[in-house]
Amino acid sequence: MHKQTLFLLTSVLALSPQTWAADLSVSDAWVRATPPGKMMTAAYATLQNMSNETLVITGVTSDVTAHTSVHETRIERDRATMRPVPKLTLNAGERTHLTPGGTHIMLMKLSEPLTDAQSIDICFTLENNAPVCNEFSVTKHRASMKHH
Ligand SMILES: [Cu+2]
Repeated sequence: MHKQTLFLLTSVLALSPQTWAADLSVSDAWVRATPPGKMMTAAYATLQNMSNETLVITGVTSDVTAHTSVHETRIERDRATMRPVPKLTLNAGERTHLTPGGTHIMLMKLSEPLTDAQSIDICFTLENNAPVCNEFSVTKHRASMKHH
């Protein structure tokens, strides 16, 4: 094979979107419908690092508000408090759950309430990687959470 052709092929393979898009898998993505009178809510998902390298999430963005961030819930003096998480690190193959009462995506200062059956896009900003975006469906109660 011609040297130049081989070089081009290698470049195309290295840049193929597959190698980027598969790095972070986002599943079970949902947002709680905004309670009446409130212009903030939280989003939840299962995240898995599908790559062989550590992935670092440095932020989140959404198409409904500029005020989107990762929060963690901590119990301090018997009270649940939330604080922003500047970085979320996922080791190779690691899976983490963003759940009510745990680490979650906070959506604040919404311009419009989010209602049932709607869906929004949320993107994860990654260190040294292209952002990964996923659709989150808005629900009042999550169906699978009824099974206790
Ligand atoms: Cu929060």
